[in-house]
Amino acid sequence: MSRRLTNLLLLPFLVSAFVTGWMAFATGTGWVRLPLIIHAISGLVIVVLIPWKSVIVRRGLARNRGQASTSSMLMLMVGIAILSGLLFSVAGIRSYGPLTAMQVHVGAGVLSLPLAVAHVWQRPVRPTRVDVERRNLLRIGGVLGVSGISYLALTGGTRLFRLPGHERRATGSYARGSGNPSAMPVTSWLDDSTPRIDPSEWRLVASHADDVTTYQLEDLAVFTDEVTAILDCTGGWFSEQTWGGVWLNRLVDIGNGSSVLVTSATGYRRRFPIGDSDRLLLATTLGGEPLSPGHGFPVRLVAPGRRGFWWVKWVQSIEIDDRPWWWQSPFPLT
Ligand code: HEM
Ligand SMILES: Nc1nc2c(c(=O)[nH]1)N[C@H]1C(S)=C(S)[C@@H](COP(=O)(O)O)O[C@H]1N2
Ligand SMILES: [Mo]
Repeated sequence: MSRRLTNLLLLPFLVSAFVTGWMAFATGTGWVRLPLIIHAISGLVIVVLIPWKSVIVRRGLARNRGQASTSSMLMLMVGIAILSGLLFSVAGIRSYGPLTAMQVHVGAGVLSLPLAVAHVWQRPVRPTRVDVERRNLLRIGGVLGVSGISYLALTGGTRLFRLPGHERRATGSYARGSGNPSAMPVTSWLDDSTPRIDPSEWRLVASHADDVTTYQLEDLAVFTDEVTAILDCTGGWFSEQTWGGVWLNRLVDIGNGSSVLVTSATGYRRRFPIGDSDRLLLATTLGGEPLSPGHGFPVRLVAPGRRGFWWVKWVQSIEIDDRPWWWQSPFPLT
């Protein structure tokens, strides 16, 4: 590997790890393995390039140009992301003190991207046609091959030696308290906290244009719809539980609306395609008992097949309208 080629390869694979990480977070079922395989291999490419990069780093430090702080921070963040990713996926290390492994991993990954952009800005390497000549393509293929084989060895070894990582779902998450609601974690996306809700004052407003219906908690008690579903939090755990309540499309006429916006008493909200409305449960019970405040009392959304951040807690309104469901931030902002 030439120095030039090493430098040229690092950035795209860092970006690839970043993008595929978020793609995996956006995916609940099915195809989630594909972005995660590309994710792991992208991270491993960076590891495979370490011997060549460390020569470059040593030379750079020797003639220190005063730009070492961005570079050191970048190395630290990428190092933390890769190490915490591997320790989570293989050894089952799920927390560091008060932080979850995923908070550390994604945090380091998110910080590394602007650092990488600043780093490359300070010492640009412009790709040219010579970089894609045959000899270099073979080298790139070699690096990818070694990374792919390392990935197979890691996943195979994890399974073979029954390391903690082999118990995970396709999303990479570990089981927590399935069938046992009291052992299921209470969590939030970023900084939402459990609101104090008086059940006698609480109302659910269901609307479709001028057609507005208001429900009290006892109005919902007559429904006995039920679903057993897996809540798969992007924090690295999942839990399968049985939820009781009412299918969303029984509370509001979906007519020819395009999407349904579900809003929490805290302001947290997600918009869903209208076709989901017969599969979205407004749950009032978990394991046959009323919801606890932390799990969303009095009513929380259950969105089977979608990642945890779609499962809006403390629901206060459902609104059908003509906006496309994707007219929202791909991930909640609070
Ligand atoms: C940009 C720097 C990043 C690097 C270098 C990186 C690298 C890695 C590596 C090497 C693993 C272990 C994979 C394995 O052995 O299977 C991993 C796991 C994981 N990463 Fe990242 N990652 C980065 C950012 C992110 C971000 C931003 C997210 C989410 C938004 C994310 C989500 C995940 C998840 C869910 C896993 C566990 C799933 C699995 O192991 O298949 N990563 N990462
Ligand atoms: N109002 C509100 N609902 C929310 C969240 C939030 O921060 N605010 N977090 C979501 C996330 S990320 C997950 S994983 C689940 C967690 O549900 P639980 O606390 O019942 O386990 O709630 C979802 N619903
Ligand atoms: Mo979550």
